[in-house]
Amino acid sequence: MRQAWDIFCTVVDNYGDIGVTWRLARQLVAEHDLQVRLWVDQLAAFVRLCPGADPHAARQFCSGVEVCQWPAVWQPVAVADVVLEAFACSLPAPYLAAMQARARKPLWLNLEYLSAEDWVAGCHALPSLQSGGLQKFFYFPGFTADTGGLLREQGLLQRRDAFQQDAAQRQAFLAGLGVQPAADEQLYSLFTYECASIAGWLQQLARGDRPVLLLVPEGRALSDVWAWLGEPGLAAGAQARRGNLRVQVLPFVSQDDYDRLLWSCDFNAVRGEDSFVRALWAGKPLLWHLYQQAEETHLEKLEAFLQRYLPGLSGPAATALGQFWQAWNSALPAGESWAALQTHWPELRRHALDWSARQAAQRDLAAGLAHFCTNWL
Ligand code: TRH
Repeated sequence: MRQAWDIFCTVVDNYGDIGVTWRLARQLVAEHDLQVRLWVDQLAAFVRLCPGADPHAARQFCSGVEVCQWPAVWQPVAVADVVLEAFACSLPAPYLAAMQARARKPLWLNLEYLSAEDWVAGCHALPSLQSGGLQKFFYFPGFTADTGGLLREQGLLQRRDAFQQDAAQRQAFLAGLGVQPAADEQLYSLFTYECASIAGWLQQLARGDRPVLLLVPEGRALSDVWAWLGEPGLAAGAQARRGNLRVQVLPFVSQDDYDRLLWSCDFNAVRGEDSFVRALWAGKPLLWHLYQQAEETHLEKLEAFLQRYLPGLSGPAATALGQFWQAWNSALPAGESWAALQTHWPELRRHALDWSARQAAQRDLAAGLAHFCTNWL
């Protein structure tokens, strides 16, 4: 009998909650031969990441995962061996009662948000006693060996390398999205939140001395791009040119295609949690726009990550990159630090690739979780 897992996900906003749980669920099935149900309260968000899925099906199998609509009124189901709640979502009360009643108690985990802060290692995998004889473990993704690690599928970096070394594959992929870069154009992608820094950055790109094709997937940053272009409502497929900058709006694609997009670009501006990790694995220079939190705690998370990412860069490159990320995350003008970055591209490219290789030497999140659960059960 395969070990059974129930993963619970509430979509708070955006795509990160479902993005992480869908990726994890797929990997647990594909690489660890587990039987996984993924309970999602908003199938519409899931369907954006997995085009072709049915937004109305109560249950459906996608990539071997049983994707279930988390119903408003819970219907009894057998409790799984492992119950994973993502990002502190509350389990349905009747399901929790069934967990307490189960003769052999399930393993209950809460998957936490990603942070590079030092305290994470001290809290990772700590249990807390719950009512009904249950224990809940707090599982923290992270960047060091004493945390839960990052989501990374087997062979991901090899697939990335094969793709990046095959110009025809890249060209065919981009052509499928309607993207035809000129030979001398740099390719950038922009998937951040709305930000006051965007307009100045676009201005800088338009005035810059190298031609840039900026790909903007449909989403929150688009409103700032529209405002700067003075062309509200540009939809997927539309293009505009200002100076040396060409802008093209892209449709939202599947997670696997989004990886290929990141691999195809020379620079990726990403956000939140999952697109950030994927951009790190892409091994290309990047900008991380963090999910804004009360009392600016996201700025502490940014500093913690910079301390892990900047070592290995020369002083001037590290300063320019750090200042660019800090400016963007504080919604301040970022043009000056962007300009300062321009002389460091070869170094930034090398660093991004090296960093991804070093990070990939650690155990991935799904493997760590599967191991943890098998040991416990
Ligand atoms: O959508 P997000 O802003 O999600 C956020 C963060 O996870 C944040 O930490 C959390 O608190 C908040 O949600 C509730 O950013 P993120 O995490 O990058 O998720 C985006 C997902 O969308 C990711 O799985 C990649 C995917 N994606 C595609 O599949 N296709 C696309 O075309 C694009 C642009 C993204």
